[in-house]
Amino acid sequence: MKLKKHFEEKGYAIGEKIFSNDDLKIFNAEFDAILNQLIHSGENINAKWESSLTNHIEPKNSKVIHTHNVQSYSSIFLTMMQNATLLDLIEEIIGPNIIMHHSKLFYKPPHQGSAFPLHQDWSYFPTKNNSMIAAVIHLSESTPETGCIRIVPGSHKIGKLEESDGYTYIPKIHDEHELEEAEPIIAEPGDVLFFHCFSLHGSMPNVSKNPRKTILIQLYAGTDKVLDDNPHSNIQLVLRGFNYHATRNSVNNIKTLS
Ligand SMILES: O=C(O)CCC(=O)C(=O)O
Repeated sequence: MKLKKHFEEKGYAIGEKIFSNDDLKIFNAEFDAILNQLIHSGENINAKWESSLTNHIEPKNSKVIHTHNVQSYSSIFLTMMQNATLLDLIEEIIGPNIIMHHSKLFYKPPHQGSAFPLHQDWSYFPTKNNSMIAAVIHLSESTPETGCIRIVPGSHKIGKLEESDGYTYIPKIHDEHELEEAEPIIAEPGDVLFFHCFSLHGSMPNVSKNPRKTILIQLYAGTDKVLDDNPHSNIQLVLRGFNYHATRNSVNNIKTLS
């Protein structure tokens, strides 16, 4: 099935081997350098969600090491985001004007990697036309054992569910879908997973001896607009085309997360 058709029907799609083994060697070295810098920063770098929806399935000492905005650490990742093949696939899904809202690094350590409860992303950064998608660049193998992302296929068609942030028990999500039963997205290094901001997704703990390494970029159409007063940082990095809702104020007030 073509990428766009699959995305429209299932709420997600996979681009296989977008990045070569040579690219991955460079990305992994850079990822490890960021990880090392984070570890030595003295900041709290464990972004475990601590949700009551998943506390019972993850070890008490579980971790997910995380930072926003990898392009603020290394030009290698800025170049990665500008990869033409990657942008062509994003363009198929959201059109020719591609704005990066933010990026995230996730490191789920061996045996200890945390779970993510089923949730919808729109509740964190809603836009007027709901064009927001995630692109997850896999730097390591992602399997059920390493705690790969899981998606409920077709769940984007449910639309916006209030309080779908992964902290609140919502019958329409949690009575009807189990994280354990959601489709595991098995991916090889270099594969990119795209999913819609309404798609129910989460992930199980990493119970394997290997780390799970991903970089997620959150993207929306340049014809769309993040709702006013949304507190999440939005760096509005134009990866292709034009940002039609940029204003003097909005680009001058690019916030970092507190
Ligand atoms: O990386 C994962 O396992 C899940 C991340 C996620 O759900 C998110 O950032 O919204």
